[in-house]
Amino acid sequence: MLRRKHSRLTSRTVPLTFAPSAFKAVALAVAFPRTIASNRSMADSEFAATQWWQTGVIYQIYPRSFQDTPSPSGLADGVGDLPGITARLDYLVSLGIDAIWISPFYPSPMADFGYDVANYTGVDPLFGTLADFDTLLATAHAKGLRVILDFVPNHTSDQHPWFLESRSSRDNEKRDWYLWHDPTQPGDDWQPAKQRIPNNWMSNFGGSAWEWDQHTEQFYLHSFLKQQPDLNWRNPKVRAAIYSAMCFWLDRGVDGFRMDVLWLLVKDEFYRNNPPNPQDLASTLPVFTADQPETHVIVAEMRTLLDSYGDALSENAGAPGPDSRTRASTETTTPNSPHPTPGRVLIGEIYLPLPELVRYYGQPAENTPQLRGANLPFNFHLIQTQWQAEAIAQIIRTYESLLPSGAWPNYVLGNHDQSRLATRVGPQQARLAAMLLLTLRGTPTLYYGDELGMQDIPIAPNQVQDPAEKNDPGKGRGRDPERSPMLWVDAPNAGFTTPTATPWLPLQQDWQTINAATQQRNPKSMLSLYNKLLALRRRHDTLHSGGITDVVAEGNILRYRRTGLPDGHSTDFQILLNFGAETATTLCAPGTVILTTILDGEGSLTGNPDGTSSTITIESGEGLLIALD
Ligand code: TEU
Repeated sequence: MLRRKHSRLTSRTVPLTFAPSAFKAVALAVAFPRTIASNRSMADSEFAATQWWQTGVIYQIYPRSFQDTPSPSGLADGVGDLPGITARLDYLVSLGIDAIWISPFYPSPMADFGYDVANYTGVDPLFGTLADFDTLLATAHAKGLRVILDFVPNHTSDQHPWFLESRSSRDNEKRDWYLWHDPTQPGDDWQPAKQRIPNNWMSNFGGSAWEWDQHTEQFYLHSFLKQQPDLNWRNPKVRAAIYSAMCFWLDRGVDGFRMDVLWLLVKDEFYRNNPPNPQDLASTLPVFTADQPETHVIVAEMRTLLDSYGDALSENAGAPGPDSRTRASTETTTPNSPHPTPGRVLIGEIYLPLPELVRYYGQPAENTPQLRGANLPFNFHLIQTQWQAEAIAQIIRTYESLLPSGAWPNYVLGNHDQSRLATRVGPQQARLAAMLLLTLRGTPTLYYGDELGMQDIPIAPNQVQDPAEKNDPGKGRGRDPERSPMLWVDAPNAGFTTPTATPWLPLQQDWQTINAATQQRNPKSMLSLYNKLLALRRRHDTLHSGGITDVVAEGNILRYRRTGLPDGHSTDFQILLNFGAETATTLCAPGTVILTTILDGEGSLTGNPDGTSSTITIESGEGLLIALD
């Protein structure tokens, strides 16, 4: 990269887009939200990053698609399983992540591929056994990896014994565990009862959220599939039963939970109609079905429960603990006393605008600065915003300014419900995206396969698996494209399953080159880039725990600084990301390029020998990580 080195060392010329004076003026004029002002680097030193879920990186595994192993009878079924995950832990260790979050593997009829749970305290035979899970957990912990479970508290399967009981009769003891409602009063036309749905609430998978139960002549609510009836979270027995199931796993030593649809748990007690959406009259605004105030009480209860446990890894809690279930007795939701050093994480799946999202961090507990909500309310805004420097700068600044004191940020760029990152932004920008995610302040969550640059796969109508697509075909709701099997090696079925088995979803076609083994041998591959970014993030406390300042978009370039901890021993970093289709120039203070997303040009110097900034060239879609002098 002589060109770059040359331009850095000799250029005193005015850059195309920004003269030095203009740059200063712009930098000063940017109206930083309060907390981004330079007198408070966003390290928030009062609440230093001390927990593994703050300094670490989370990696999501969709178990159906990670690694299939043959059953004891010797046959592979083309669906990934828990022993498969255990077999691939070394890959994850060498990748450099800290924790895995595993999408549901509980017993389930699989109407929504495990998000319809029929037993919260077991393992579906498709994925293995409880013993397989214990082996996975113990092996992960022995390798220093954390294990986070996906928990689905909003709804069960319609085959869960609780629902079977609940629907058996109106006076069943568990009737009130779900949301049952009478038909509306008949009108002049005397519509049959089963057509008189209680209100206009919609299922997230299309159609009414109400299903008629002929046997008991009432409707039940389902925010997703009709096979996923919603639990009644106003019922203390429901809460206690769910908390008890959480204890089952916490006692086994899991490091935390990702809570499915946490913002949807509670619905309006008066069942009021949602108002029409002025932007799209065919839909409604979820005013009475989402983000209800009572939800925060429940989140705080969950947090209290998790905080009554210590660090699973350091306590080596691999085996069922002595105090199982006593913490959440079946009749009470009384808070437990916090563990002196709580170590489990509560993550919430929450799709809400930033001001509402940050409220899920909760309020401080009495007489302490500790927030009592979710440790990490997932921040999906980088997925939802335009892929453009200014839009992203604004998200970062707004988010940082809204975070309550003591709240730890986080960012997500992909998951099993969203089109793949490399498909959304393109393969070149996916490299820049990796640098963005892994150099921002806050916990990053990676989606399996994104480290290879995996893309959405085309799904022919006869290959559709996802009920979201089957229910409402042709509207792009299907999530199969982003769930295709992990690509491990250049061999039949890419090592995901045995050569003769049929994977449950087709493989990405270019698996011969996009697989992990091939990329491991290529020092310039996407996987090598992730490896380097993860290693740098781990090595430099500035990157995993430091502050962030000067978040600015200059045309297509997004720039921000990561600032070291107050001890004065850590390096500060400048990050420069070119979102544009053209090569761009900007100014950079003196320092050394320690990583480029195109993986050439490391070691180049920036700035002038006299300590002033000089121009620097950034390729289209390139990101630079610069250690400042
Ligand atoms: O997803 C909840 C959810 O709201 C998403 O389906 C969301 O509507 C969509 O992705 C927005 O782009 C969770 C799980 O992640 C999903 O896989 C389940 O199907 C769903 O809950 C029901 O449990």
